Amino acid sequence: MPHDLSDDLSDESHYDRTRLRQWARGRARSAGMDRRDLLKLFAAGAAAGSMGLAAGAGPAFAATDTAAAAAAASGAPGALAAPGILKPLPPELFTLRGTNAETNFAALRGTGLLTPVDRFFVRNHTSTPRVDPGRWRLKVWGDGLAGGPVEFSYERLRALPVVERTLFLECAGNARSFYATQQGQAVTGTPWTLGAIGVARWRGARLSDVLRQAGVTPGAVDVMPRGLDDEVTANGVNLGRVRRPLPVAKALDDVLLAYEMNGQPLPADHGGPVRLVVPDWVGISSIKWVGDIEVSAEPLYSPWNTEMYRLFGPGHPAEGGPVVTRQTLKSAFELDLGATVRVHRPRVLTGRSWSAAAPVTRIDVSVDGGGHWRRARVHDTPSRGGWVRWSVPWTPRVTGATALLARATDATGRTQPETSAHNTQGYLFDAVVRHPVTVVP
Ligand SMILES: Nc1nc2c(c(=O)[nH]1)N[C@H]1C(S)=C(S)[C@@H](COP(=O)(O)O)O[C@H]1N2
Ligand SMILES: [Mo]
Repeated sequence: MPHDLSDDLSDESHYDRTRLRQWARGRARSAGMDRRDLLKLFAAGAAAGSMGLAAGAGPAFAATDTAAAAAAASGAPGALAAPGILKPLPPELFTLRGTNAETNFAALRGTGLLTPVDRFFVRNHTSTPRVDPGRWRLKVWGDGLAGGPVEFSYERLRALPVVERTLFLECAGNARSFYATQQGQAVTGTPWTLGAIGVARWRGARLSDVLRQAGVTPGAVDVMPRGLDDEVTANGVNLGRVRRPLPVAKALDDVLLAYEMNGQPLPADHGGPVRLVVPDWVGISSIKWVGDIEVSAEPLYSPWNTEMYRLFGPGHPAEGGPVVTRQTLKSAFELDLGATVRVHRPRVLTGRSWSAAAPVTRIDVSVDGGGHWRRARVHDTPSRGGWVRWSVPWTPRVTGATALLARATDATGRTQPETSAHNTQGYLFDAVVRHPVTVVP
């Protein structure tokens, strides 16, 4: 079906600036949420000196983080069971952060290119629902369709042509904590280190096939997938169920409706029986437990692309900068932050690097806080949407504290900077991380 791409809404920042203007003029529908509630949220943010939920959703989400952190610190029974996640979360594999579980990068050492499900990070706004595939239905509806709603059962979805892709899934706020620890800048949200990412082999149907079977028209502009998990409350306002619009151009391009992950039925914590996987875009786009998709002839808005997942703060427009869509580039060592290593003992440092713009082609490593750099050996064929493993031998020669640095460069020539552009919600951290280690006798 021909779609007019002349006004290219698959260019994320253009798309979102356009939508924000439209919303402000009342020309975009804040689907699923009362317009007054949305305005109330904007007002709450503005009163606190920012247009975001910096002071709004911040505390609401942070409160859970704090409670869990306190429980973990106190060693209280149950401290290791993150609320609402079904799979086991042993402390050697995960660091618990409120309703979320961060992958410990050290636990990836020796694993393959794919992140095993038993150590793949979980980011839940509320908790993992149990959805029976036999009773699951995907309802596609809205005024961007030629006819009425169309329902897909699990069998119907599985009968569509199958696609398989190896792709990373990464939270927009991955590495957020380094804004504070490395740049001295305050940010709100889950204080992830580098482990809010995983790479999986996703198998499923094309969203474009589903939309075509549902009768998407050339007049459709946005699609809004919505999860079956509980409604989210922030700052006393019910935001409704997790949902975020995608421009039709992206939805028809490369988005998957995945029902398998690494060769297994999609596990409940990762959105089973069916989730979206939106290549290169921030994790929030990849709606888990998808239950319905609105296809709209008008622009759509949700809190997840208005006051959350936008760039706010000094250096950004007062009404918020572009919505966060495409991910950035990063590198991580497969080693605990603050690890202790023995002097004069030869070892091999390993790690992974990834970029949403292009395959990573080169990684440079420093073991002396950035004084000298060496090129790392890359172990995988760089591929679009994935990551590469790399290594560099190291025999520490002096005792004391030092910092390990890894800097990725992708095929577009983009390289990790020394500092990341600050935004109050701490998204898209891309700077080289200074990984502290102590060399001991
Ligand atoms: N329905 C629903 N979809 C969701 C979320 C959620 O809480 N509910 N979290 C989002 C966010 S913020 C991220 S980073 C990814 C995390 O996917 P994972 O838990 O499988 O790692 O799912 C996204 N999809
Ligand atoms: Mo996320």
